[in-house]
Amino acid sequence: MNRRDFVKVLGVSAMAGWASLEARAQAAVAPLKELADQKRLMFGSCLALKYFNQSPAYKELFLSQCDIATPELHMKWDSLSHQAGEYDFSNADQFVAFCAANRIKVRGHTLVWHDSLPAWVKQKISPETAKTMMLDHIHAVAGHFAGKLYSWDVVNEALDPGSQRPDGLRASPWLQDIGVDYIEQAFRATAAADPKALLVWNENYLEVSNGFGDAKRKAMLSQLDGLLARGVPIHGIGLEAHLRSDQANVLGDASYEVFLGELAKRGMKIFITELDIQDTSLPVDVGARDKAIADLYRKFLTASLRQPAVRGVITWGLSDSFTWISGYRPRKDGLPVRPLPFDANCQPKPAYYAIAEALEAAPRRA
Ligand code: 9MR
Repeated sequence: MNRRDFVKVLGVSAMAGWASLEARAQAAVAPLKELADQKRLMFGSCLALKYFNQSPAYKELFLSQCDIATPELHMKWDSLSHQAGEYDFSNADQFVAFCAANRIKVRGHTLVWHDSLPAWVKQKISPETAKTMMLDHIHAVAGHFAGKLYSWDVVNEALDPGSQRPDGLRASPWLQDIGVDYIEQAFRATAAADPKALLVWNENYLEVSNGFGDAKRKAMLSQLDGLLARGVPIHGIGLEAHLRSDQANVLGDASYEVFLGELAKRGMKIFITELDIQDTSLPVDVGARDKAIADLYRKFLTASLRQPAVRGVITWGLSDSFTWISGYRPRKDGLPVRPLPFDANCQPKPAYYAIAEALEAAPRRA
């Protein structure tokens, strides 16, 4: 029904009602990047280019919502190199060109990680080779994109209390074959290869206020103090925020905000880098599920955005049709998962409105 028909049916007094409906319709499509921009924040998502081929609507949604993007796959070592000494940058270059053409900032992801290594790296890595391999990789990849990226996730998921080390570092091949200073070397090498990029340590589970999360926070701050004391160029911390609805009581609480304050005190810019919320343990009923997910988005983001050092929110996908969770953390009942702000038809869900509200409530950055 258009505006004239609406007025004809309900009379002139319906005009006011129509106006509020219109306002709501407009609110429904308010791009998250614009709400973020009003607070000098960024909003974006990860992306794999193949999603655009599968869904033109997804491309439109992406362009309307995002002003920052992370390649979900294209810049990982196993996507870039299938043989020693050889790189194929074609997909990553296409990603960067698409973002540049649409004024979307790119978060380079990721240079030094224990995961997504090509088979040849796993075969060749040893105490004799590891340092050269890591530095050559940084030189080749960060050098290739120099000047074109907003930031680099230089090290990814380097902490793991499960490794049972007093320093909290993950017993990754890089740590075991190079030693604890691989992190410092990685940051210094990236700064040399791409002096313009903001250099970030991207980490998981720092946002969870339980024993595991507390151990990670302690290790993070202590690593950061060491790096900063040695003059290592590190500018930001990425909090992945792959959240779980059954942990709602230990997310976005006061101790989390204290931790964000500690990062801010150390001069760090903070980014929420891979936000999504697993609905694996929630009831079948879609309305109840969507509400619980939305409530947690609101709670977590409201707490996060109160801290002015938080500069951007990046979700790990936009619509429920393209999410790692359907493969890695499926529901036991086999129902499609609903972890993201838009549904499989790219329509806004309660989670979208919760994110919008949190952005609207956020203080404007200086
Ligand atoms: O979503 C990504 C999935 O498609 C890949 O198979 C996987 C391995 O490369 O990585 C996923 O993204 C991860 C991100 O790069 C780092 N933090 C955890 C993310 C979810 O596993």
